[in-house]
Amino acid sequence: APVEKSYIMIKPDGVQRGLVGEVIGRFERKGFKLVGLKMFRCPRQLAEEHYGELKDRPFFPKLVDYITSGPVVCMVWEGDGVVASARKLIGKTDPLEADPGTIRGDLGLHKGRNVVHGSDSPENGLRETGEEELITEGMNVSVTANP
Ligand code: DAT
Ligand code: MG
Repeated sequence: APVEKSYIMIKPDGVQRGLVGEVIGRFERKGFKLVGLKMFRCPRQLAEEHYGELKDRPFFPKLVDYITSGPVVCMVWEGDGVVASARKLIGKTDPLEADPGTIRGDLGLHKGRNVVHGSDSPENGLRETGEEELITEGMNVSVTANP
């Protein structure tokens, strides 16, 4: 089986509030492996595909407006169990219900501005990481700190 991957996206509120380093740092400190990273403005069609499972929910139009409203930082993190572990690090959907110590619990207030996305299953991890060209060649090279 391919190595498990999670698609982690820092949403426009997280980027605007200057939380990119904070979020990336939490995944780095946990120890998962970063294998792709990109900053971009999500096109509307991609946002609608990404959240396709929610298209009949009343908040869907607002969700797509928000996700496309400014730049996002998307990443692919890799490792056994990364999908479930990332969901724990991120916390519950509603930041008011998310536990302290989680990204949403520590850094958010509103369900509609919850800082970060994380894949909800290994299958969706592979689907979502495939939506954008995030993984390029040469990610498995180790570099020593001191030349
Ligand atoms: P999660 O991001 O925790 O996987 P989800 O997949 O159910 O949550 O929903 C995707 C995003 O949609 C979520 O991060 C924020 C938004 N959302 C979900 N439920 C909402 C609601 N009841 N009102 C407003 N926005 C909501
Ligand atoms: Mg979800």
